[in-house]
Amino acid sequence: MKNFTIILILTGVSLSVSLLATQPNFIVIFTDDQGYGDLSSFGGKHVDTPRIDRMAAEGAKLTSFYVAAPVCTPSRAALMTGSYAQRIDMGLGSRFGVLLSADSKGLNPDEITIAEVLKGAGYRTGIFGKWHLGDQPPFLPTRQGFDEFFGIPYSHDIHPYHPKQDHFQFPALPLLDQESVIEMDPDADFLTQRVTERAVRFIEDNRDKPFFLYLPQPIPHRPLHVSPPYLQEVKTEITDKLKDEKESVDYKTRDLLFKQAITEIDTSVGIILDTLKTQGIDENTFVIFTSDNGPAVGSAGPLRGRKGSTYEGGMREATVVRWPGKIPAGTTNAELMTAMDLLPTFAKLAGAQIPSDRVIDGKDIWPVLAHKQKSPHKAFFYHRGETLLAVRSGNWKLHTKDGTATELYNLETDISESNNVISRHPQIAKRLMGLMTDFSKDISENNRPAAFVDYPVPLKR
Ligand SMILES: [Ca+2]
Repeated sequence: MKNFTIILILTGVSLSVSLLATQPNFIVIFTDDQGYGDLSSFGGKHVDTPRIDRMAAEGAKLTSFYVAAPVCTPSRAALMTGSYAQRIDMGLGSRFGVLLSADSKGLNPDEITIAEVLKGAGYRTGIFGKWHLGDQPPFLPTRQGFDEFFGIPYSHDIHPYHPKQDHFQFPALPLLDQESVIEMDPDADFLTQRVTERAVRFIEDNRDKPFFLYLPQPIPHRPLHVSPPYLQEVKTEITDKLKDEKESVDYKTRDLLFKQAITEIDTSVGIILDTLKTQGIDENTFVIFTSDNGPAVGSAGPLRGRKGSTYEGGMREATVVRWPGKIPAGTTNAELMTAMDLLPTFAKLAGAQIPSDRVIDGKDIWPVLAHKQKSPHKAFFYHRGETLLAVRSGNWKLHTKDGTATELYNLETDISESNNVISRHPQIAKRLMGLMTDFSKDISENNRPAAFVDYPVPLKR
């Protein structure tokens, strides 16, 4: 009996060791306001992205990958929770379409984020960049499963130089390390570089354990900024003008830095991928590159609509995934996938528990990424704020206005949503309208509240 017990214990130990040895690392690089056309490998002629393009050549381009909202806060809420923002009361900020400084509202601490799911399976978790799910202490990423946080609590334009400062009166932008404000009004020229440096250190520190690295780059959200080396190719008259004005109040001059801003992000991606190689964990790390919503400055490529829109350009993102030996190299995958799918997919690959006490809208897309199955999504829903405006099912997409079906497109033949065929296909429009009705009912019956604090105050040093 004693021997039997020992064998059982030894078997248990070897099982858990082998499980740990196969737990992959996950890296999510999530840029801000980068469009579907803002990568060379997605047809962008106005940008130069050799490292991300090489990542695509070594992995896969996802051409129908969606974020769940066309603006920052709801898109990030959905990414973190695997749930539509409207299911978790995060479709809008309390005073604006996104959360602002000293906002009483935040992602509910009761929500279970990707970081919490993976932490429960033994992962180290880090976020370096922009959070935007609440700036008050109970809402910070360190309270939502992240072991490490370095970055800004919301967009870097929520600062005293905002063009509509008379209206908003934003306080100085805080830069946080964990929950401490370490600088006020940090020089935004160095944001991309600084969050990249911290991400590299995090990878090096955790090379021997499974980790989840979330790198929400604050750029290319306006106002655009790059570090000094990237200014070299910019015309002298522009750099001179930038020197005169701290933020170029109307942002238009800074918009001229777009190509350079994308180049610096591309370099950052290269640094991350090189670090995985030098640390010997390249083969065991799943990396995804995408953005939180469509372009404000850049290009949506062939897609109609931009940031804020429920046309494809607002929510379909140029996305690249790489996992050597696991994701077939040099492939293009056009199956419908979403940012909400990352939570259940990572949980499955990590052997972690997916929350079972609540509705999670995301699906495990690993079989889709491995080219073994079609999209698990019967439909994908497009919202602006709290309002459901469109649905995609298969290649058909229906738009509504004031609850009435108005436009129908076949995305396979009309990716630009330019040829409205609603009058020719009333039955398809009716079926898609039914999906929207069912989904609205589901959301109204299965939703969870955001959280609020009573006396929000601006973060200070
Ligand atoms: Ca954004």
